[in-house]
Amino acid sequence: MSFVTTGFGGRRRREEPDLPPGQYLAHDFPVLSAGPTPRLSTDRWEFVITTETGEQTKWTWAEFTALPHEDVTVDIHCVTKWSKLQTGWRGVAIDTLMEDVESAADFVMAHSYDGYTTNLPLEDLLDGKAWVAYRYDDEPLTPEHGGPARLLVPHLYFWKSAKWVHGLRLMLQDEPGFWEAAGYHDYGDPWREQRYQGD
Ligand SMILES: Nc1nc2c(c(=O)[nH]1)N[C@H]1C(S)=C(S)[C@@H](COP(=O)(O)O)O[C@H]1N2
Ligand SMILES: [Mo]
Repeated sequence: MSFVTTGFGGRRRREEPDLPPGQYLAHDFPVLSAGPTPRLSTDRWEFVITTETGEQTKWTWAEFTALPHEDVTVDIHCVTKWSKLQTGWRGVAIDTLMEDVESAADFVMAHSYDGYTTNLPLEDLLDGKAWVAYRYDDEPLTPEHGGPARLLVPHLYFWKSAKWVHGLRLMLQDEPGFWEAAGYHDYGDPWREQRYQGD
């Protein structure tokens, strides 16, 4: 079942009942990057978790791709209002990456190879809710979409899913990332339409 609403500029948009408020269905896969696409070689790629005490756990590409992975089908929601349903990914659950990491932190800053950052509560990355994804639609993740690997946190707006992710820094106190410091919401729940600070 679907109903029709009048969107921006009087354009008629079909709003699906399983879309968060204000979102429309995209059939393509838009690319949204704040800067140029970095070209990263998996030879020198690494993923690093840094705790609040400065201890680091690192994986090379070979080590990372040898970890147990999960294939997931999830809906994604961009704050620019497109959503894409039933996208298929392969990734390593953050639970798996955090298994041997000792930390008392409640917050995480994701850091990317292009300098992008985004903050999240640690609990939003655990219990099967988030992955470092390296395949999309049965293919290696393309550079435009964050390859070799990106964060995938589908229950929050897609800006939280850092492309070209390099690592996670565990923090005792929350700090804003790139878009959050520019006025976007700290948490970014699409179902509560948390687009901007104060929403
Ligand atoms: N490193 C990095 N990650 C990023 C971004 C970025 O500019 N740099 N853009 C974010 C935004 S705003 C969105 S909507 C999604 C877009 O992912 P896509 O280009 O694969 O659709 O990536 C997010 N992750
Ligand atoms: Mo976005």
